[in-house]
Amino acid sequence: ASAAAPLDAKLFPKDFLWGASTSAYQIEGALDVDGRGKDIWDTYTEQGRITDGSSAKVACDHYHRYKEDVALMKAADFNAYRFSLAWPRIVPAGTGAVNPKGLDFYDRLIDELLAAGIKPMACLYHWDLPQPLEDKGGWQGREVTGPFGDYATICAKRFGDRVDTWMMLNEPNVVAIFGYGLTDHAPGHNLGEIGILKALHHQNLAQGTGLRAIRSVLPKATLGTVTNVSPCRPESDKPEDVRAALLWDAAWNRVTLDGLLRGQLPDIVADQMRPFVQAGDLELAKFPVDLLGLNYYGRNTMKHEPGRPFNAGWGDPKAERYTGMGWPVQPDGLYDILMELKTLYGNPAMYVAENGAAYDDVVSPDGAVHDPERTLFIQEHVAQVARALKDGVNMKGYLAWSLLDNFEWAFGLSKRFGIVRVDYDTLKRTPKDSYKWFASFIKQARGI
Ligand code: GBH
Repeated sequence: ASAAAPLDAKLFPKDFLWGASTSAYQIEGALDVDGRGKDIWDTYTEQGRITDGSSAKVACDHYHRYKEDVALMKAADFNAYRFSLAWPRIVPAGTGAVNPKGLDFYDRLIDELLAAGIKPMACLYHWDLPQPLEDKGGWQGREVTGPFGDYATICAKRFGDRVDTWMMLNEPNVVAIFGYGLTDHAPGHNLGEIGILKALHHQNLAQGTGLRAIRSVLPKATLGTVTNVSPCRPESDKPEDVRAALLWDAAWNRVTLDGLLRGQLPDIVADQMRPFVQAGDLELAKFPVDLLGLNYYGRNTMKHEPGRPFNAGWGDPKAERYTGMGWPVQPDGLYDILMELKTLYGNPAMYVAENGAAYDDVVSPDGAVHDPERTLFIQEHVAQVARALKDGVNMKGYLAWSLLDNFEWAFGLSKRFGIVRVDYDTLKRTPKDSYKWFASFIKQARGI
């Protein structure tokens, strides 16, 4: 049973950040427009690996409809919005020539957000690695690090007069585990434990490089990164399950956070990592971030499963509810991981950068979308953030995933995470009940 927490808008400071997150590849569409280069998700799609056979070619057509989308955020009184800049739009080959039309699009978007009173929180990399960089080994090698730093500098110089909050990567753990270990995400490799750990380490180096690049352009900016956090617990107290959970905790949470916040390798995987960790790497990975973005979807309940990376399999036989992805609904896991991070890392400033759920929404005859399960999901997680705040966790904001139904990676257009529905035939946006509830809650919390 989960620990329910009260939900009272008065529990939040007036300057708390409220809004939603999106990512470029999932919403923009316009993949062949204005000089954008090819990325690893284009390739993964061409390989026929999207389960519903769809693609992100149009997606929400946000590239052309961003004004309408910003208006939806404004109408809900968001004071923050996290989006990603598309590396292949800005530096189409990953390195070398810059694409002015790519930069222009983000100029328009940022100006629109500022005019609406919404803080733009820019994330540099939400999984859209330029294909030429993957062809050189992608996150398996350290060669990506330099180009990432150059791209960060380009963005800081161009947008730094208007964007004050910069996040480096989205979920390096998910990229490493699903992209290089389990094959479910682009580039779709199965390179085992060492492949996962390499991808984690090289992303740590990119984070350190990008953070320093931006700091040197923007001395006062708020800098951080975004990772997926989850309490990793064993399914039973059998020693092999306990060990699987500890190893998974290292791969999921610790390699990224110990690298960034402490400049350390977790003991349990240090021997596996040492062969590719070079002198100076741990110093480069470490950076005094101003703000840490956390994506939370649920707990990782681990059991021993030989033949899997780190001998770990997922299972959660005890969950009471599941989302439309089949993921367990575990709001109190958010509280638990926030308390864990507070203790382990000295209570850094943190915000929920993503939290939400897919459900099979139905459009009512009157055109409304009643999504009580998604509304409850958001309410329960916001309540756990309030609980953590009360217990001293340094929480700065809560952003829902996602503003719009969008291209859900390998599941294509078949899974809907939006608080706003997108009709993929007409591209019409329809705010769901969850959006309406969230808007009314934000009003109360901000004292509007
Ligand atoms: C995020 O990743 C992404 O940042 C975002 O782009 C994406 O659209 C969104 O979430 C929704 O998926 O099978 O019960 O063990 C989420 C990463 C990894 C979270 C797999 C859930 C499996 C849960 N996800 N994890 S379970």
